[in-house]
Amino acid sequence: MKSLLILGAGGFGQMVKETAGLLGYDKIVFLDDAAKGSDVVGKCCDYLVKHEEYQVAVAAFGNNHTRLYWTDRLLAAGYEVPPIVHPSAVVSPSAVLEQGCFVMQRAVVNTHTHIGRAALINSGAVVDHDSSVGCGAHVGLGSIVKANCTIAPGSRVEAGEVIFSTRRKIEGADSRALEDAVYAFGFGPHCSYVKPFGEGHINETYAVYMPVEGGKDEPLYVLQRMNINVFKNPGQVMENIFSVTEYLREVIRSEGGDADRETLSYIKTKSGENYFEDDEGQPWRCLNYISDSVCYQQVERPEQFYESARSFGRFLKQLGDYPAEQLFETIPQFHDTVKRFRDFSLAVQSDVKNRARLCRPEIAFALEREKDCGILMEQLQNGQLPLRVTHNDTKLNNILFDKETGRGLCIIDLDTIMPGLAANDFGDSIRFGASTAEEDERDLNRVHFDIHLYELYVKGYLEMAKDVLTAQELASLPWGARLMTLECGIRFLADFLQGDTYFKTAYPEHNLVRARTQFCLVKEMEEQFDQMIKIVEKYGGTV
Ligand code: GN1
Ligand code: MG
Repeated sequence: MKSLLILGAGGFGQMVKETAGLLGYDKIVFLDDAAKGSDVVGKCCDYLVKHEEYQVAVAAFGNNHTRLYWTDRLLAAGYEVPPIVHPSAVVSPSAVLEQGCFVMQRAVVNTHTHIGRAALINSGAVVDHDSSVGCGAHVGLGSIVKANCTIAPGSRVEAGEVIFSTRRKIEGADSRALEDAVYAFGFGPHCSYVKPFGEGHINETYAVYMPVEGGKDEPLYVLQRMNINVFKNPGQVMENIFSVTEYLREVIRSEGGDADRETLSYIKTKSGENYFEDDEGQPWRCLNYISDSVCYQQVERPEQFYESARSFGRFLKQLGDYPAEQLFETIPQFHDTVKRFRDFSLAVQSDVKNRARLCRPEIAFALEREKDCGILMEQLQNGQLPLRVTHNDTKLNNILFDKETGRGLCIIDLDTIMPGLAANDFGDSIRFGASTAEEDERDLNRVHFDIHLYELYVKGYLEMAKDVLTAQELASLPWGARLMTLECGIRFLADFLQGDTYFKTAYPEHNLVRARTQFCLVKEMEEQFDQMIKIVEKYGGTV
């Protein structure tokens, strides 16, 4: 015999009795302080003594507070207090129903919902997926709780009412825009928290932590707000990125590699867009976080630099057949050294912040090198150098290394993928990685161009890319190193003169400090230029 003790013999109690009958209980009795009847066997306070006779009990009061109160007392007394689900209700197998809750006739409790203790989902109500109904709450007759909603404990949704998705607060999402972005890419309902991430000078980057097995949180995605001062046309940037990464996936797969780790995978918004535009018109994009990888701000071991060279060489090779001219030029004339020089001269002339007086020697250094700025641009215009798919920001810290093997794994920061010169990508790597100090080292005695690192890079790069490059391109590589370093210095100095509007800075003369390190490297490269050429000849097989 299956018996049930019901506390509360009012209207709702009677509904529960009928339901229990359908569920196969054959002895069903009430405790009630006021009601009389043959099936009322005592007052509510008799629940303790009745426990000898009854093992299973529920509290069937319409009042939310009373229902929760008596449910908890029954539990404390050691009763089994099951959820009562009418046979006509539809409950997802993934829904969690806590003790003493009720799901009445034709109610729908959808996928991944949570129904708290003593909650009541009344006849015909719908609780849609990923929603949660708090302890002792009442979802009224025929009401609708839409997906991803949270109904507060003890609260009441009126009969026929519709509850629209209420957003959870996401830890670390300090701005409305960031929170909107988290939701736009569909992480809102489950995301544990977001945290600033990375060291870029241009975009704002966050890691998105999600719950994984074992109750831990792990970063699974990266969210980035793109800087529209720099990237005036985010749609085009994302178009370039999606088409290049999708192309790379295919190449990597055909080479037997792991396409999920060896290139970035970007994720579209829930509405299928390449990026999300927030209320202020700022674009956000999302990509997969590549686990077990590391990123270095500076060469710690020479092999790392060699590995990075192989990665960038491989990148050039893998994209060797990609039609470079189909890419958008998202920052026009990005590495046009002639134009960079012109912009710099204008910044010196206008000197809007009256800062030129603080950097006369640096200005002179740059101005003396006007002729150099034309060297590769001229070869491009003459058709002596071809356009390639270039990355245009080939710093060491734009490569992820495999934590386990130490090999170069994946090239990141694909914003500036554009048609460009191979020499510029090569050169930018040298500028950043063949330096003995960080880009913003104040003590110039520590900043040197390390020709051994240069040689290591040439070796790794040409092992991968030698067959793709033309003889003229090979010969252009050492110039690429000099010119990218000079250009970067000029850009830092111009930004300093213009009041630091482009690069993020941490202190007032930050851009000037950066410019100085670059010029220091340029000078040393000039002194060792013959050797730089010979090294390329050695590994390029041209001697
Ligand atoms: C900028 O954001 P980040 O650090 O990857 C810049 C590069 C510079 C570099 C200097 C779009 O890159 O061109 O070489 O700073 N990117 C852009 O560290 O201007
Ligand atoms: Mg960059």
